[in-house]
Amino acid sequence: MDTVLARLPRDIASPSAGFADSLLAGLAKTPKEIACKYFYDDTGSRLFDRICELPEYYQTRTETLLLTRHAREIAGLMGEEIEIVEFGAGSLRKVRILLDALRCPRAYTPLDISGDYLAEVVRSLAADYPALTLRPLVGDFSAALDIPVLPGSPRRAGFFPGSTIGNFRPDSALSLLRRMRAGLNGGGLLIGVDLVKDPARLHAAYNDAAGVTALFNKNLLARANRELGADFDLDGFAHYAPYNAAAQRIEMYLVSLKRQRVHLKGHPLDFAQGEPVHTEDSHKYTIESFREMAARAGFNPRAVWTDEERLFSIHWLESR
Ligand code: AVJ
Repeated sequence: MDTVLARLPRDIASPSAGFADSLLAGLAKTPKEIACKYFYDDTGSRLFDRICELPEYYQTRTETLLLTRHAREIAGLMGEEIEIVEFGAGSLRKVRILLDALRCPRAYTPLDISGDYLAEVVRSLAADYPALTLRPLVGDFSAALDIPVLPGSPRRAGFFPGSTIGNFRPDSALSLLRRMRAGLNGGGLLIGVDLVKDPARLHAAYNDAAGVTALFNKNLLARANRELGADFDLDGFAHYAPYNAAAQRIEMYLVSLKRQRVHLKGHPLDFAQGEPVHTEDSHKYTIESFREMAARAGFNPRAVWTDEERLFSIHWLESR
């Protein structure tokens, strides 16, 4: 497999330039913010893989169990000779369950923002599925979804696991679903959605005892130091991730522990003691509230699977 990956057509800017501009713009706002897509450089993608193995992080385990349990039924709904398009593909572990169940997938198109990481995991997937046509694309799936059509224009099936949809505010989630529907050219979407539940359980999943989520959160600052030569003091910020029950979302922040000045590309950035930087939202849905949103996005919610404890859900949405 070639390690030079194609980029999404409308995402040709260098990722570091995007990071610097976005960081400066976000930290000039009140309240300060950093866009959560910047978590996923090579280090961040690896830290996220460690989160997925944490005892408190039930999401990955539960979704994997559901995929395994219902793989045949899902494969039947997706049909044969399809192109799987995965949004924010990450480690490419979950898609293997689908690939093993699908009789004859035409191609697999993983999209991810972390080019180095994608190149590496695609190499190992290619070794295990030598007959499969692989078309990795580097880029921000939330910005550009004009994915070039393959020869023979195979029917597409979207794959969007991990409840990544939860990182978007409900209005943006709705428009993202609409754009995905358009990008799938009439194909369906298999999407994982984390469910509302006991706040203590949600809180624990984002405040793990081993502190991996805190490292993941602080990687935004570490990345700015590595890539942009910034001088963030990682011990000068605290990981803070409360559950906002009224908004049904985890909110993640880096809170400045002191009054401090940081330098980024020649710009001084001032933080007051206790000042928060918002880094992520992770919205939770009920099965019904998610199906309603999918319907508003032009999908027909055809099937849903959940576990005994109703921790997580997987939905098969058909294009209407
Ligand atoms: C990327 C949506 C799967 O919101 O649960 C995990 C990211 N952030 N722990 C989530 C995340 C902190 C995650 N997803």
